Amino acid sequence: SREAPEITRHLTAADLEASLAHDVAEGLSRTPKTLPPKYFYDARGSELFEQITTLEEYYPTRTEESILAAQATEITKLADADTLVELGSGSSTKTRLLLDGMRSTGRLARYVPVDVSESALLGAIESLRADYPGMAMHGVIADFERHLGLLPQEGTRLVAFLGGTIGNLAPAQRARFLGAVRSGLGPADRLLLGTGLVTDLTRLVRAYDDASGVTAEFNRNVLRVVNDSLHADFEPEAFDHIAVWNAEEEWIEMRLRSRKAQTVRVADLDLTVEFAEGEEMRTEISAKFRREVVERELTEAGFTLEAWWTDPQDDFALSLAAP
Ligand code: AVJ
Repeated sequence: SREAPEITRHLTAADLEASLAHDVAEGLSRTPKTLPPKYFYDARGSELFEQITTLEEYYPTRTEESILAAQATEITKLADADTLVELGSGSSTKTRLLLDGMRSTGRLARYVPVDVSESALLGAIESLRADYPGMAMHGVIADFERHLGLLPQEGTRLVAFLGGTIGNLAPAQRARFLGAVRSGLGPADRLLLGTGLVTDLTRLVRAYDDASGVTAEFNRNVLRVVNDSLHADFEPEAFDHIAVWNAEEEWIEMRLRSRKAQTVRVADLDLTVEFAEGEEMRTEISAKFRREVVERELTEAGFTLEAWWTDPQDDFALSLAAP
């Protein structure tokens, strides 16, 4: 027998549209122009991201997975949780490594995926149901920048924020995010955080500018998202994909560079935007970290860094933090 999964909704499609409209209006009115990275992930964007994770050049996903595979038992033993809360529905491989570790401690009770996308949540829940029969699942539709105070409180929780997605937030946003996670946790709960590390710069840039152009398509897709949701007339092919290392900030920037002077109309915002030939618009930052920086940011948010794991090349790190 299959019950309908328990789903809590803190966010509707209309809320998402409204925040996109607000963020796009703000970003396109700035100099230089920006678009926020959190709207990359419509159906096509999510598919392109999945494709990115299989590229030879894009090492973070498989590296984080290898750390998880090697350390899941240790991580779950230290955390000693019965509930896995995953911010971003994640790849089922990473989720399963953690759930299997928890199951081996004999305490696995509950999986709580948190995502803005209901279809991503239902997909995650459906793919796990058969393999974790005794485990309760409670999906939460929420924006992890806004609704952390509303997460389900049941159980002793391991809150996982993987993939290096924290690097897509600017430092002030990260501080706000970590502070909000911290204040939602009880003393026995733990945070598991995945961060890309500052590493060989050539390899780092190539991870965001692959030879087959998948990342370029992913980047341009954000223009399609804006076109679809705000009735804009961006011509994606009139922009080149750029990935640069910002040495001062220690982050990768993805940009779209206008191939020509052009005018873009965003009907729903009643906004007309001019691009000069060669003008660059930032679409994503992906910060890379050093251990000291992760530790400092966690400490400033009120966490204690309990454990730190990396791969042999120091490309990626997992941190376990106690509130
Ligand atoms: C979603 C954080 C895993 O920043 O590396 C991949 C998104 N952007 N290629 C990252 C992304 C360009 C990615 N994460």
